Amino acid sequence: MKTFRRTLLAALSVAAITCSFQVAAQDFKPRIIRFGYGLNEVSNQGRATKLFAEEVEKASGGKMKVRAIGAAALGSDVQMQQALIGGAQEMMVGSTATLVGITKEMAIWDTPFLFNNAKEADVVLDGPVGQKVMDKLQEKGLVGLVYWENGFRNLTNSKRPVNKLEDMDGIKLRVMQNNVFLDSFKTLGANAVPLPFSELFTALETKTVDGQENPYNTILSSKFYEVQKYLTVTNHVYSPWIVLVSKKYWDGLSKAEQKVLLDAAKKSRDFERQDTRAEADKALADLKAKGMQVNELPAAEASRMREKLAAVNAGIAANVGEALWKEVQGAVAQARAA
Ligand code: TK8
Repeated sequence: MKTFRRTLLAALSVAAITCSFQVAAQDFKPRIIRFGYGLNEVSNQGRATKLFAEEVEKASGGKMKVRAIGAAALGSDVQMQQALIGGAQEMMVGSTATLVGITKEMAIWDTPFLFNNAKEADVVLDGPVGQKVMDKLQEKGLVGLVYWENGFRNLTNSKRPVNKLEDMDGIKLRVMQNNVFLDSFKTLGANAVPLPFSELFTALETKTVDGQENPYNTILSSKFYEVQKYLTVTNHVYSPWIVLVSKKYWDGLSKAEQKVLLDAAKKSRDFERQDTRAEADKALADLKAKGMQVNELPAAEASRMREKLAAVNAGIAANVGEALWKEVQGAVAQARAA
């Protein structure tokens, strides 16, 4: 009897080991995930992508490997989105603003002055309405995992300091490939030109455009200070980045593999936001040290800008739908009151 029990126990434990081994082996197939991004390796985007890659590899016992490819070497945001939809590329991170042509609801995040600070952005983007907008991507062949912080955008140009609204007149300004940005800057009097980010440095260098707008971090990591003299602190809109997976690819993953990607994405988000904010805190001083002439828009001019930009709100609401517009306004108000 004793021998029988021992044999049975031994058999059971062998079965248990085999079983758990089989589960693990089935759960994680050897995979190579191409993860594209637009900025260079030594940017906030590059650092967070590296962390994401490490987390995925660790959590899958080395089975899933992320090949991080920066500097738009796989294409601009728009090109990579199409590659994900077609299943030719697995993952990317890029601006939500460049997704508006695919999922119109994404334009809600382009509302000028929507958030007053990063905390409001976190609460709303990570909350139910942020998820709802993200989930809209699925019917278009994309799965959104998390929002990262690109940040509050500021204006640079090579023509003149922008001290008043009229100084924007005729400045040839690169904007993202997005109608809200196009309308916003036309409204402010600039000659707005949509261009992919990957072409921006050269366009500034060759004076194809006079200016652009991006967060301090990007102005620094993309070395725009080499080709832009004037920086005006406008904080005109908060830009999220979004981590995306090809839905074709996602649907072929096991539940365990999907969980590895989602968990790693959340870790990368928390790291990225901290890293970005720490960098942004000292970036302005760095940009001044690099020779940029920085000015704050005087309060009266800032409110004139705000008033002008409010004119684009109705268009955004009509495009994303009044219900979503109200829901987001409500979520912002709640975050603000908390
Ligand atoms: C990088 C872009 C960039 C965005 C832009 O691929 O295009 O100006 O701010 O971060 O997504």
